[in-house]
Amino acid sequence: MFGRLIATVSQRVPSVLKMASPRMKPQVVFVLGGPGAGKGTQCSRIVENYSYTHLSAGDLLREERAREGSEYGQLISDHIKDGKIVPVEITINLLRKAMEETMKQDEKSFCFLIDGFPRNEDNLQGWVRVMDGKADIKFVLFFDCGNEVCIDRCLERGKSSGRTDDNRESLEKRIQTYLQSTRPIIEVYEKEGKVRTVDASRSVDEVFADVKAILDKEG
Ligand code: UP5
Ligand code: MG
Repeated sequence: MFGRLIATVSQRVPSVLKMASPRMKPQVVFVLGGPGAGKGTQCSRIVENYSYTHLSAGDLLREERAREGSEYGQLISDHIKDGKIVPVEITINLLRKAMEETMKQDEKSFCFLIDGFPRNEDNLQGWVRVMDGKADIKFVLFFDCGNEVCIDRCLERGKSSGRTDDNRESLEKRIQTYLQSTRPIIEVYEKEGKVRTVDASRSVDEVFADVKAILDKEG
């Protein structure tokens, strides 16, 4: 009788534990690389094959720019056209909200690809201020691609994208910002052994084959 009671209780324990378990901490992969390196393209492929939610900081900023009544519309618009990095207070709030909403809708969606962030020291400090301890950075996926290839891809896309920054003048500024501000951030993570580099100058399929190998290994 007593033995049976223990057996019954222990059978129930796992489900009770599961019910009481706290929400999973967000697991984040930062996706970095130059303008046009293929971050968005590869993130879409990852989402088709793995349980990740793709959050592009650039897309979130463009949405905020277009949102009626946004107090930041003009500022975002000017920064994007000039290839400058928007103050982190704006970007981090958009990212945090998007992560919270995703997890509220489905608590199993706690793995995020954060694409195009952090791009500079200000971004990095903002992330630490707001998210430190609240999310784990699994690793940084770095799409390494020569500047000329990046520029050519964006100019080609610019024929139909409607993006205000897919023109030669903006692209030169975007590349400068990338070299001066974003590369040093990648180096910070490199020193921590967190960077997984992929040669992004090849075809979409070849790049994705390497991405897949990384994700299969890292989980
Ligand atoms: N393409 C992709 N992969 C290819 C391949 N392997 N071979 C051939 N062609 C390939 O790809 C770009 C183009 O190349 C597409 O036409 C694609 O088909 C083709 P995409 O996947 O879009 O590349 P991606 O790296 O995502 O390029 P994107 O232009 O989005 O990169 P950026 O980092 O410049 O743009 P983002 O949207 O992230 O940011 C824009 C601006 O927002 C920034 O300059 C900045 O002003 C602002 N911003 C902030 O201020 N803070 C942030 O945190 C984020 C953005
Ligand atoms: Mg992109």
